[in-house]
Parts: sequence; structure tokens; C-alpha cells
Amino acid sequence: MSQQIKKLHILTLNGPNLNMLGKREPAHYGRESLETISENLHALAAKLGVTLTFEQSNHEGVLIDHIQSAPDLAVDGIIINPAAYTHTSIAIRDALLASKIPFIEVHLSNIYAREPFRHKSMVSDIAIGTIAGLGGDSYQLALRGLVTKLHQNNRGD
Ligand code: DHK
Repeated sequence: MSQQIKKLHILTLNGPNLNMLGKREPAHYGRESLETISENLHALAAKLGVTLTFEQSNHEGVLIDHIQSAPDLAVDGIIINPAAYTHTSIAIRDALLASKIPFIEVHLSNIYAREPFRHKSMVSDIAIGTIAGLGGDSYQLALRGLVTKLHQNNRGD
């Protein structure tokens, strides 16, 4: 009997000001728009055979609502760029912990090569891993890494 295998569902969350990518401080964030990053990530998701949802919000509570809804939406893994909330948001950390969904933290810029207040992340120690400094490629690598990790977890490796 053939068994239906559920496609992995990956949620990508983007925090404040990331809707301004392309126009915003290109020396730090590059010239790629968030729309282009989303399109490229959807293309990779299709190649990898996973379902991708891609969201951006300038509001902490909206990001938390997405994280809280994720288990009910059968999200298997999260890619999150909390942007400035990376450095401040205990609430996003708590939501990620409560969701119990494995996640990868991404940043376009290398936060460790910038101002000292950006060196602290509220979520790095509870993430599978962090990818920073590679612009839009940070998201591509995160998706590849997350899908590999989730397949390993499903196989019990
Ligand atoms: C994006 C932001 O908006 C900053 O507040 C973070 C992050 C870094 C990024 O590099 O993607 O400090």
C-alpha cells in the first residue's frame, strides 16, 4: 500500500524594517529586496519539495502570533530573522520556546562585526544554528540546513 508522506512545512519570519531591503543601508543589507529573497527561497523550496510560508511584520506581537499559530498550522521548522528584535525580545524567545518548533536564526549582515549591542542575540542559544553575514544567501543556506536537519530528525538520526 502506498503511504502518503506529508511535505515539510517551513515558516519564514522577518522582523521590522526588512520590508525596506533594497533601499535600506545597502552597505549592511545589500541591494536585494525582500520580495526577491522570498521569490528565490520559494524557488529553492520547490526544488527541495517543501511548502514555504514567508511573512514580514514590523510588529513584535504579530511575529509572536505567527509563532504561536505555527503548531496548529503543522509547521515543521522556522527560519527567523527577528531583525532588531533579535537583540531585545524576550517575548519572541519565549514564543519560540513554547512552540517547540526547531528553528534557524538568520541575518543578512554579520551582526558580530557591527555595533556591540548587535552582538547579543536573545535566540541564538535556543536555535539549531545561526547564519549571518551572507545577505540573501543566509536564507538559502538556512532552508537547506533546516530541511536536512528535519529529515534527519524524522529518520531518528
Ligand atoms: C537586521 C536588522 O534590521 C538589524 O536590526 C539586526 C539584521 C541585523 C540583519 O542583518 O538581517 O541587527
